[in-house]
Amino acid sequence: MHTRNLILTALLTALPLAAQTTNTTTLIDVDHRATTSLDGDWHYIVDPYATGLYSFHGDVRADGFFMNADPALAGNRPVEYNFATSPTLKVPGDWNTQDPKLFYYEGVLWYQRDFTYTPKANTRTFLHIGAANYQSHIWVNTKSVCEHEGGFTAFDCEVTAALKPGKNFVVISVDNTRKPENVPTVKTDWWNYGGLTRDVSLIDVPQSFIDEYDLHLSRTTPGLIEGWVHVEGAAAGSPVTVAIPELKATVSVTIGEGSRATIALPTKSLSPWSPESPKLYKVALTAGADALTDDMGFRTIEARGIEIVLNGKPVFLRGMSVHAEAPYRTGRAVTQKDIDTLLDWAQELGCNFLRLAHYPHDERMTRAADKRGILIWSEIPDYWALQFANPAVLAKSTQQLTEMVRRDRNKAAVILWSVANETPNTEARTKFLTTMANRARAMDASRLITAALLVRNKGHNESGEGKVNTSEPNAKVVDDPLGEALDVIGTNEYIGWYERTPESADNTTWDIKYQKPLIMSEFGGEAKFGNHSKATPPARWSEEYQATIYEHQLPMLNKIPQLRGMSPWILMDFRSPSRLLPGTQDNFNRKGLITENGEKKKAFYVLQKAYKNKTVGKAE
Ligand code: GCB
Repeated sequence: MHTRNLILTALLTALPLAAQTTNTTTLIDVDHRATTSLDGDWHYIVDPYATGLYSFHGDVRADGFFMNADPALAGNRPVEYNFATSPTLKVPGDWNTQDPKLFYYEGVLWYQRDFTYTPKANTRTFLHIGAANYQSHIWVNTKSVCEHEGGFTAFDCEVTAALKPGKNFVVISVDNTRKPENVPTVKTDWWNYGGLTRDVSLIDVPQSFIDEYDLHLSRTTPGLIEGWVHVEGAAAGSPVTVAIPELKATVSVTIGEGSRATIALPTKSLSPWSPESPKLYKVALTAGADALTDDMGFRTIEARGIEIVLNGKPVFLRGMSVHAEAPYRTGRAVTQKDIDTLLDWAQELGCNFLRLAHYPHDERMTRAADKRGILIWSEIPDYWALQFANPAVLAKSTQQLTEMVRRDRNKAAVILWSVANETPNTEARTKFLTTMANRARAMDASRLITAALLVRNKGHNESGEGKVNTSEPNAKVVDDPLGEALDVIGTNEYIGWYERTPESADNTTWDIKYQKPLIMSEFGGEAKFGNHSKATPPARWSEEYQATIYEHQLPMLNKIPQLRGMSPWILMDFRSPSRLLPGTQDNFNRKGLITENGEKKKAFYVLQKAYKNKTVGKAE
C-alpha cells in the first residue's frame, strides 16, 4: 500500500474514536447573566465535502479553514473561501427553512460573524450556544476553542484567552450529518434541522463564579429548601449566600469539598408551585464577586404506589406531546412567540402537562412552563434503535442527559426526566437505559425518571411495530424489563392507526406488570385538515377518523387503574422526511390536533371537552 493511503486509512479508522466534545461546560441561568447577544446575521458557507475540516489526506484540521490563513502552513496555496462576501443566515434559526437550497441539506455549514469586545479586568468570558445541531467546532480569532456534539443542549466554551480588545470574529462549523453512532441515530420521525438553532451570546463572569446549583423543596421537612451551590474556582471556606427576600429567608454557608456548598434554607409561609398557583420567587445567590438571581418555584414531586404526588396530593397529567416546531412557519421553534403560541394552544386544550418530544427544547419553553404552571416531561433523544452496545454512544447519551439536567434542574415545572422513546427490548438496550435511568436519579433525586416504552400483545414475545395480529391484539401487556428502572412508566400505542380500528379500543384490556404510575405517552392518528368523510366508519386521513380514534381511546384509558396521565401524539403537525404520502402528508406528520397554520381539527375539540370537563383521568 502507498504510504499516503496508509496514513489515510489510519486516520479514517481513528476518527470515530476521537473525542467529540472538548473544552465545554454548561452555564446555567444564563438569562439572568450579563450577556452580549451574538444573535443576528451570520455569514455562511455551505461545505458538503467538509473541505474546511479535513486535509486532502482526510485528517482533521484542528485549524479548520484557517490553515489557509497562516502563510507558514498554507505556503503558496490560494485562500479559497471568503466569509465577508458570503451570504447570511439568521441566528438563532435552522438553515433548512431560511434558504430553499438548504431545505434537505445535511452536512457541514460554516458560520462566521464579527463582533467588538472590550475585555474587562478579572473577568472570564464564555461563548454560549443555546444549541447547535449536531456537531460543532468553534474558533475565535482563528483559535480553536471547543468542540461539541449533541444538537439539543446548551453548551459554553471559555474564550477569555482568545479574545482581544476591539474587533474579533467567531467561526463555527456545524455538521448535521446523521450517523449510526450518534444520539439520535440515523432514523427518526422529525426533521433534522441543522445549524445554530438557538441563541448565541457572550457571557461575562468573575474569575470565580456560580456555575451550577440545585435548590428544591425537601420531601420530608416542610418548607425546607435544600440542595447545593457549585462555585467554579472557589477555595474551600469561601462564603456563599442564598436568599429569598420575599420570604425573609437567608442562609450563609461556606464552600466545602469540590467547590460545593450544601444549602439548607428553612422557610415559613412558602406557597408551593403548582399548575393552579405557579408561584415563582426571586432567589438571590452570592459567592464572592459573583451574584446571580433566578426565578424559581418550589414543589415536591413523588411517585407513591400508582400515584403521582405533587405537593403531597395526587395529580392527573392532562397533557399533550409537542415537538419544538415553529407554528405558522415551520422550522425550529426559537422565538418567545413560537413558544407562547404552542403553550396558548396547550392551555386552550385544557392541558396541565406537556411531553417535550423527543429532545430538550429551548430554555424559553421550560421558563414559560414555570411561569404558566405547566408540568413538563423532558427527554433526551435516545430514540428507537441507538447503538446500545457501543460505549461511545453511552457516553454521548450521558453527556446529553447531564446537559439537560444541568440547565433545567431548577425549573419547578419539570417533573419527569425521560431517558428514552420506543426502544427495542434487548439485553444491551436494557443495560444501557438502566444505566441512564440510574445516572439521571443520581444526578437529580428530586424528580421522577421515566421513558416511553413499547407495548406487546399477549402471547407475543416481542414488542414492536408490525407484530400485531400474530397474537392477541385485544390484550395489551406492559412488561418491558426497562420498567424496573423507572419511577413512572410511559407507553406508546396506536390503536386505530397502526393497528386495527379505532373501535377496537373498546374491548382492549391492559395488563400493566408494574405497580407504578402509568402515562399513556403517545396515541393518535393522522388527519389532513379540511379532509372530511361522511362515511361510516369515516375514511382514514379525515378529521372524522382522527376524532373517532380519540373518542374510543379516552374510555379505554379510563379503565386502566394505573393511568395517571396522558400526552397524545401530537399538538401540531410537524415536518418529517419519513412522511411521504403526496397530497396528504407532503413531508408532514399529520397527527397534530392543530395544523402548522393554526387550524384546529375535530379531534382537538374531542380532547378539549374531556380535559375541560375532567371526564378523562382520575378526579383529583
Ligand atoms: C411514535 C414515535 C413518534 C412518531 C409517532 C408516529 O411512536 O415515538 O416519534 O412521530 O410514533 O407518528 O408514528
